[in-house]
Amino acid sequence: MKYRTIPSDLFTSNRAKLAAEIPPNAFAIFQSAEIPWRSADGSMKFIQNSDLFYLTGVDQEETILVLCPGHPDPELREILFVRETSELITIWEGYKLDKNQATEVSGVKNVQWTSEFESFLRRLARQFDHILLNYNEHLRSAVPINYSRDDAFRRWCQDRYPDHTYGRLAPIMHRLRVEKSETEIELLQTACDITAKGFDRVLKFMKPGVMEYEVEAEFLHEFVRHGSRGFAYEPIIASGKNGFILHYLSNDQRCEDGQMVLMDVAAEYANYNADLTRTIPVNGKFTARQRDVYNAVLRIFRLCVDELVVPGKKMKEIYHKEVARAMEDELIGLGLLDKNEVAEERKDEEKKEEDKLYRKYFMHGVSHSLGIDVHDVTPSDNMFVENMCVTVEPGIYLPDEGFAVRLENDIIVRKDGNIDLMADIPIEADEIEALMAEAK
Ligand SMILES: [Mn+2]
Repeated sequence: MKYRTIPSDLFTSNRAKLAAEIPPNAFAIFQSAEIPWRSADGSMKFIQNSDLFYLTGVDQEETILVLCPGHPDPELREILFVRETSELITIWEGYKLDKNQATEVSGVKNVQWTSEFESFLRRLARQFDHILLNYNEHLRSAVPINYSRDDAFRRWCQDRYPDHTYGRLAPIMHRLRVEKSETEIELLQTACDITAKGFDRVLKFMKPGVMEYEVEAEFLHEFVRHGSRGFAYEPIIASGKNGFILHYLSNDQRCEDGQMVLMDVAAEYANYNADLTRTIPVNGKFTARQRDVYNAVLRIFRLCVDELVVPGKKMKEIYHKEVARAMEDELIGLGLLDKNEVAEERKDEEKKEEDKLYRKYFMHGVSHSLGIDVHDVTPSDNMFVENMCVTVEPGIYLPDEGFAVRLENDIIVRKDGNIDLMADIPIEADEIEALMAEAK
């Protein structure tokens, strides 16, 4: 693997947390992701199922984890199934884990070949009535077009064992994964540090006339040479008006003199993801107006990190509204909203948040959780919790003036003061200008 060895304690302790929630008459089954295939015989990048990775650290296809904490035989309480490797597989695909290596990675002592799984399941199903299966219950997930191994397995299993009862693993996994351990925070920090190297390089590279895709390539160069397997998500390099397209991905325009360029781009590391946004002037110097808008966004950003992101606070119901009120004040200061109209609107308690005046200039959420998924799992009560990793990403979008500003860092939520994992990445307007001037 390109990334450093992760101590198997992380996965052992993650499994212990889950095992404590599995009833004595039940067992749980997790499936790895599938290798996505192209039209012919080429495969696309394999990205492990987040829950399976969280519980085992195994970054390989055709892997299955079974947890049965109520089993009378201690050796059958956790079993990991991995794909049987061979000389032929090694020649064509490279090294796969053998049983001992799978134990070293995951901490699971009982490792079997995946080919043994069905007969093992038959024996387990005779003894236990209740089967817990995994399903993608992420709030933002679309109806799957391509079925995952979890989906295919659920159909097969329910067909094969129709009289067992079934339960959901997703609510438990969402709760467990929200709070990040020290090891996970270190991995997130590495993803952020690698992202920082990309941004440093781009500050030196940016000048009028460069193409957005050249900027993308500069980031990727630093990411890959520092052990990342690539972008945490499809990068957005949006010069000028492209900054208004929230999910702009074409990155095929020229960065022009006088424009701002909004870059939402970050590295993955060991399946953990960073999420960064910076907006910089293409020519290295903010205009007075660009700087005013930039500083307004930066003040909102600081307010969130220093005061508003607090454990126990509801993300949508409280936090996003507090940010919205602060944003209204900034927009009044920038001459974009009328003070009296905003005052009038604030009296109207019935008015929906999405219909408010400020939404014309700031139309998205401020924070989402971050981890093995870029939009990571969120607790069902939608609350900030201690050691959760969240983004803070306010923005102001001005189509009439031809530019947008968004700033985004990744924060660990702590009651005694949040930790900004990107505190070292330049964000002050003066600092950005100085670093860009150095390169000239
Ligand atoms: Mn984000």
